[in-house]
Amino acid sequence: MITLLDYGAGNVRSVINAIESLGQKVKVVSGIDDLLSAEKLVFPGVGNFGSMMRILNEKNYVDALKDYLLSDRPFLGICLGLHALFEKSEEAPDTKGLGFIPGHVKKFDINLSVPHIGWNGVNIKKPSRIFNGLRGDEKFYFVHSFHVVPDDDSVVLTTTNYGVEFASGIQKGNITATQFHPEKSGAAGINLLKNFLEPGSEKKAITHVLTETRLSKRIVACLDVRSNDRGDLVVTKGDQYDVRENGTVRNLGKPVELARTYYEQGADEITFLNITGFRDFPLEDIPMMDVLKQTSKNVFVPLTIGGGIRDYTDKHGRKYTALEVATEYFRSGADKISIGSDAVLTAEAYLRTGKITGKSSIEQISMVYGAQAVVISIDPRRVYVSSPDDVGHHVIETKIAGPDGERYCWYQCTIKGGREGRDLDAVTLAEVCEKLGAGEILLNCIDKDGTNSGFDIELVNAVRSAVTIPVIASSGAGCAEHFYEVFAETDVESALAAGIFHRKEVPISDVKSYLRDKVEIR
Ligand code: 1PR
Repeated sequence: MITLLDYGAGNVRSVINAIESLGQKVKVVSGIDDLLSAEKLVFPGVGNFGSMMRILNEKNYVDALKDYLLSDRPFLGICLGLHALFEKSEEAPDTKGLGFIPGHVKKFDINLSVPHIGWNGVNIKKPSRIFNGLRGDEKFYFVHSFHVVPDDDSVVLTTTNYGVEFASGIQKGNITATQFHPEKSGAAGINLLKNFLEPGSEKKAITHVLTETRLSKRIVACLDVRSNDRGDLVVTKGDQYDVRENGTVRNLGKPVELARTYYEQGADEITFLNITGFRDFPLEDIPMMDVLKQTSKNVFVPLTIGGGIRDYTDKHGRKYTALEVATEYFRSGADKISIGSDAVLTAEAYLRTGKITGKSSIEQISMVYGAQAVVISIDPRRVYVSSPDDVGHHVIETKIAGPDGERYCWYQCTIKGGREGRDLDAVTLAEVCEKLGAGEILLNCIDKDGTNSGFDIELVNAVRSAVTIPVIASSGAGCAEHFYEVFAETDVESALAAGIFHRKEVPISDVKSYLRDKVEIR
């Protein structure tokens, strides 16, 4: 029996699913007694150091946890579960950690996108049975803005490079903790979890030693999901956002099965977009929650879900906050949520009033679940102008002239799946959302969607250079070369495609093979 400490933030379902996939039973801590009697404790954490410690204190778990650690019973901390072991964190300077490991937690101070999101390697510093069966050059999934700095290097199990070399794993006796998420790290992560869960195997030195680890570019598979006219939930795909063909919603497959296929083919991340979420309230859309629950049972890479995340009043007058909607998505297995229409309306309000209210969906959700859990999905459309002075928007000079030979354009934000254009440009939207606490941008392009003609490099560069958070380029991929093009010509961290994967024109494994010697990939 594995005991799991859930203090209520983020996606513990995926940790439970990963452990259960290894045939083990999980008991979730519901009181101090569970901690005192635990034989093997897993402590996953996402979110904020301050709120984690506050909840642990409120529940009176702190002393029991310290006793557990001092007794040297097997412990696996994940992400914030690693940070908790330290004395303090820059994330909440007035809050004390468990202090089991002397040292502190520090914010990345580097010239790279923060959060550090994605697949990176580990340099193994000492033998540990946790790495049995692994080669040592595998990549694991990271998502964090802070990293630990132990006073004593002898506890460092692994280091990882991202602007700096930081401790990405620690081990002291039977206490192990990783900055990366084994439960989201595909087969390598599951192997590592298995090593923790199964007793007996001896420590084994790793033969493969890296000198500097590198963050991979991520390949994301996107599934646009909606009910078709018969009421079945299907993966569909638009041409410039029009998902109907001869009047009927295109049906390209079943969401759970396709997600599993893409995982097996090597997708680094899966995104579900509930594309009618703007009109159908997600909490009444049980099948969509079910899709997430089913998928997270056997897909061990990060799952993002978008569609309908906003404040909402149902037909009985019951009010729901965007945070409640997001919470339900997280509970169903999502690691990140993506906000489309509501982000545009929030940015417009901010630009109108200049006020940061703390009440927007972006702010509420990033406050509780962390910036890394909040993705902004932008649905822009190109608008040509004769001169940069024609509009008060972020205008770019384009190599693709407009219908009347125009050499300038801006990218107009839309809401409701492209149905309504707004007086706001994509660059400004990205900047405002970063300021409000978003952790990543999913940059679609209506003109390119479904065209197989390649990503809109000009749009991607314009947005990428305006923000410091990671950007996912989306829309237009037609072949493996297009992925190389977007990685070579822009600084985006990931590229997303839908149509070519659904139509089986180019499997994800082929994209990866093509990229293998050209860019860093998993
Ligand atoms: O506005 O918060 O409710 O979120 C709705 C979400 O649904 C938004 O993220 C929006 O992008 C998405 N959405 C709404 N309508 C559509 C549609 O297609 N009619 N899909 C839609 C957007 C675009 C991409 C697509 C890429 C790659 N899909 O995600 O997967 O363009 O396609 P390709 O590789 O085939 O070119 P809210």
